[in-house]
Amino acid sequence: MENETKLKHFESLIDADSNIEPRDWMPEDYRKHLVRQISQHAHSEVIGMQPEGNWISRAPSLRAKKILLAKIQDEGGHGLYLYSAAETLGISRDELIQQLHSGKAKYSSIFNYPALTWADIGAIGWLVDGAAIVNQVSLQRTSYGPYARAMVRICKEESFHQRQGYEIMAHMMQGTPEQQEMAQDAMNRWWWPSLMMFGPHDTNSPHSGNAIKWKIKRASNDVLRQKFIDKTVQQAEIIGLTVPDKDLKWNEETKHYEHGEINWEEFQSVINGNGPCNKQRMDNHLKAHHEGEWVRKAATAYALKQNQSVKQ
Ligand code: FAQ
Repeated sequence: MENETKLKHFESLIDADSNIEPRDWMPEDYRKHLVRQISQHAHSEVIGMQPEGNWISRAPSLRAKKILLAKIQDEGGHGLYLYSAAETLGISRDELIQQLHSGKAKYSSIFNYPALTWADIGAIGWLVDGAAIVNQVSLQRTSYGPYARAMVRICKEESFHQRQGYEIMAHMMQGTPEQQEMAQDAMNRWWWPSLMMFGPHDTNSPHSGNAIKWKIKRASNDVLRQKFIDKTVQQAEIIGLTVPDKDLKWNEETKHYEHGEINWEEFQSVINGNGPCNKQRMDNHLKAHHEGEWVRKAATAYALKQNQSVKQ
């Protein structure tokens, strides 16, 4: 088919809300857009294991430790589904990791903040996974088939993660004054960075135009952020936590909460490498990557040998 005919076919699939599959022709910009977004999403899942991993050996009970271990393993699994989805677009895992190490590919700003107390584990599950779900539920209907299917499974697991975080916060709010203070302190530190997870306002989001046109994004950054705020403020009230935003107020007409201004300078500084933990997160990833080299070599050699014996 001529390129114009191929493009028309691609657009007709998008218009009909059909998935684009790896076998389908797609414009090069669509492919690149997806590689960027899916790989950044995958890197976020994997780097996101670090703040919580810090608390496995210090969890306050065996039950809490088992739940946290399972949750962190889930995040690693999400990274794997997403790397596989990105690989269907014709890029290798090695190249994707290379882009992370060179700074070409980003990962979510949120994982550059430290987890200082056990309440932070509650705040991460409740707020960070809570924000991630709002975004990912809409991505279940994204136009690229392998990405959409990965999201279905990821959302089921994220919903358990959100609940385990909320349970930690609810328990701490029923505890001693010190525990309540710890929960409020975690809320104060994680609230604004969680709002930043949705990305810049729609008017400052360079990728949104194509993303909406190609149905990669099914809702805009601001629409999803608002959805998260509306449901989370009510959850905070139920357990007695205060949202650290003096401008937060319910608008009876719009039926949404109005919120204060997000600190976009902080957001830019964090995504440009200057957050509290950027260096530590990348150093840890590089160290684990180098230490795991022998495992990758052994696995590749084993797979080659298996292939050869099948051919013989
Ligand atoms: N952090 O034009 P837009 C999780 C960048 S998963 C860093 O609006 P777009 C699970 C953006 O990349 C969390 N960078 O971009 C978990 C672009 O820069 P570039 C990850 C950000 O793509 C929980 C520039 O700003 N989720 O948490 C951020 O249309 C607990 C301009 O922005 C996903 O990745 C940010 N927050 O919209 C794991 C979801 N926001 O690439 C462990 C999929 C924006 O040109 C523990 N991704 N940027 O250099 C998306 O939905 C979109 O990519 C957005 C950004 C909404 C993140």
